[in-house]
Amino acid sequence: MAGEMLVSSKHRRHLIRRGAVVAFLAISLSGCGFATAQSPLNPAGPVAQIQAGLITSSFWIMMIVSAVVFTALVVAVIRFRARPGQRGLPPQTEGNNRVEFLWTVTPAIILALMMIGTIKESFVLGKIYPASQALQVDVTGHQFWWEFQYPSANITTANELHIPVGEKVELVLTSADVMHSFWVPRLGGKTDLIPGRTNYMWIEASQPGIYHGQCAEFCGTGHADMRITVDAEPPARYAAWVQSMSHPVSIPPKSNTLAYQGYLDFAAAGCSSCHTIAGTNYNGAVGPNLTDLSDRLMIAANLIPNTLANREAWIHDPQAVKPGALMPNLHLPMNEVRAIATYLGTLR
Ligand SMILES: [Cu+2]
Repeated sequence: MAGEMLVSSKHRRHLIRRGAVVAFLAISLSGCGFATAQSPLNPAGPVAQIQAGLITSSFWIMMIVSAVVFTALVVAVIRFRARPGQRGLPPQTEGNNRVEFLWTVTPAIILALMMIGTIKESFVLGKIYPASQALQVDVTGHQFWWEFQYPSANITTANELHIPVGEKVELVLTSADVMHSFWVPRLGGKTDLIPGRTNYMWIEASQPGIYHGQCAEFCGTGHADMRITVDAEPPARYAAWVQSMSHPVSIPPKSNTLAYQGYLDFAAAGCSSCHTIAGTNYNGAVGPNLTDLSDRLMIAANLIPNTLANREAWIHDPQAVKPGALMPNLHLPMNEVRAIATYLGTLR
């Protein structure tokens, strides 16, 4: 009986030890994904490149310092360990000018080098470009979506930021309600959006592609679902997008019965008191601007793909799709939901 208990407690200790090793490896290795879609260590433009350079150079300096310090520690522990038969304290050393000079000056030089590099790059990163030198986009954070305005083209859109590849884009950031933070890691570090204040950051994408980001400042229940998509396009495709946004097709022909019904229902149900659709007289300013909606990849701040079924689910019960969403559930009958979702699919 006692033997059995001994075996089982030994077995349990063995399991706990093995579990601890697995947990340690899982936690430490989970930071090792490099080429992920939202990794600052996988930069896709000059801003992120500079920041990744600062991160990696500081990392390697710290690694070298750690290697020197830990080697010295291990050598000291082994060489000066207590020997059998040794009595009393070993010889004591106090005040060694050469050593003290070395361990004061060396860290000072290392820190100065890191400081010079960081300050130099801070000026590059912190530069605010005037509209003549960069495409200006005014970004407004809302609970829980993003508004993007292009003053030079008189365009407003939401959640999907279109930018031309290889061009500097100056983001002018503010918030309509609480604090948010704009973060698309592959294009640059985060910058806060603060109500009543204007912050600036510039980004540039070196390659065409879709870059993902998130709100990075807790802003309420829907914070985790406040996502950003940046669509970096070759200049010609970007120009085509601007053209399409500037000349939206927003009223379906009467022959398209269901979509036209949706166009009417959009006002009757009250959607137009919150949403703007350029090219119609719908000009609500509470929720996202829906102009050219069929061009967007996702809906609900990049939460679900922009399909008819998903638009229906969203209009039918926004909170079921995105907890904390501020769009009200209007309890519309299913035929109205379908008509509006169909209408929104025709906006281009
Ligand atoms: Cu947030």
